[in-house]
Amino acid sequence: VNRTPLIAGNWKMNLDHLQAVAFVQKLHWTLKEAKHEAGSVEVAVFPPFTDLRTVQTLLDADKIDFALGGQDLSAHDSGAYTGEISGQFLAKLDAKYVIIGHSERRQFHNETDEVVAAKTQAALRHGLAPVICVGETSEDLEKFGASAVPVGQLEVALEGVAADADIVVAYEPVWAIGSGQAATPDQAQEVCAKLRAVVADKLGADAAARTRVLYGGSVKSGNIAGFMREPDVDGALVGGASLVVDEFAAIVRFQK
Ligand code: G2H
Repeated sequence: VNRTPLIAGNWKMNLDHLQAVAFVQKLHWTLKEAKHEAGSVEVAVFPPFTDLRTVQTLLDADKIDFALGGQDLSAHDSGAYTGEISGQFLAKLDAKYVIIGHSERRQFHNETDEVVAAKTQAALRHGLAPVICVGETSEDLEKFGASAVPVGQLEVALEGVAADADIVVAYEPVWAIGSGQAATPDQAQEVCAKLRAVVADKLGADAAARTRVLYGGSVKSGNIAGFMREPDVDGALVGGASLVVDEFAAIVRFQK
């Protein structure tokens, strides 16, 4: 199976809606000037909620083929949940993806595996592809090795997910996030292969062959090629480096 690589820019709480316009335009022109062949790699941006409408309008008006995603969503569809964002709102803004269970949500907003599972269901109900983030902390790594915690997290998230569901899995070792200390390609490959095996076990062989498994954690232009050479790494979830146009463009244009 030929999986189109996905390079996803998680902006986190950066860039307001005006900065977002300038950024997306510059990224588009940078890739165009570099004669980046659209379609060889899928590019997705995950701006803050308040930027989504503006970015959607820009992508549409300028025929820019970046996919759009939310950084989170509510497990509920509507109602008395002050401050929450429904998957249906994201879907109406043409979002294709939504990040779920990012380690920063798990860490600062107490998101448990069960919350992540409920949000995965909410995303799928609204036609959004969940980008399910899993990963071990440095303490987990010491105690259990690299794969036990992310494997367990993914098993819970995929409970009750249909075999034909469109999902993305992101392996983000917490110790590698924003630390400048990325995993090695070997380490990423080992865990990504195990995560693909979880998809096979829960959703079947077809789903495992089709589903993209990303690596995330201090990805930059200088290390992307190593990850992309690995058979079970199908792209990257990029934080810090997704905020610098030339860096992110260089990551999109990785050479195997
Ligand atoms: C992990 C990653 C993007 P960074 O959070 O999700 O961030 O690339 O800054 O390590």
